[in-house]
Amino acid sequence: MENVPRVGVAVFVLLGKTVLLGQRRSSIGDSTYALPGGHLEFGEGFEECAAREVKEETGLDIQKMDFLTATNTIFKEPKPAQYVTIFMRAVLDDPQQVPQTLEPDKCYGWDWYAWDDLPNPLFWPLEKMVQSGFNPFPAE
Ligand code: IPR
Ligand code: MG
Repeated sequence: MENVPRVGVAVFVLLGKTVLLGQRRSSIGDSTYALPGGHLEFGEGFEECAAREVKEETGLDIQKMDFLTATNTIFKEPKPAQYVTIFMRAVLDDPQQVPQTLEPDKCYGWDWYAWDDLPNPLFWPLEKMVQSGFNPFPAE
């Protein structure tokens, strides 16, 4: 793969005061807890990519997507990579719907975690956001 910056879309799927996280199975950030999401495909919009990636990885259908922020992350290990990541938030179409591990080669499993009791270790770009005080929930 050519060494160019790539675009990722990550989604805070919110359910009550919880957020959906899965333990990554990847050369980048293996075993760390991360949001669903992935690579923006050619011609795709952010909302479209968010809905597609969440569906592919968890089977969940989402709605009410909002753009939250973007980050520029440079990974040094296992090999140099740069991602501009678009962070979206969304809620479930059906709050009863249960996440499935549809890409078991990429994720050990999905679960809901309270925002004030997040698991460890978080995928480091997410950890950095949390440490900076970022909060994905809409203001009350
Ligand atoms: P895929 O497309 O495999 O879901 O990618 P990802 O979940 O590794 O996300 C890529 C962007 C990250 C590494 C910031
Ligand atoms: Mg992914």
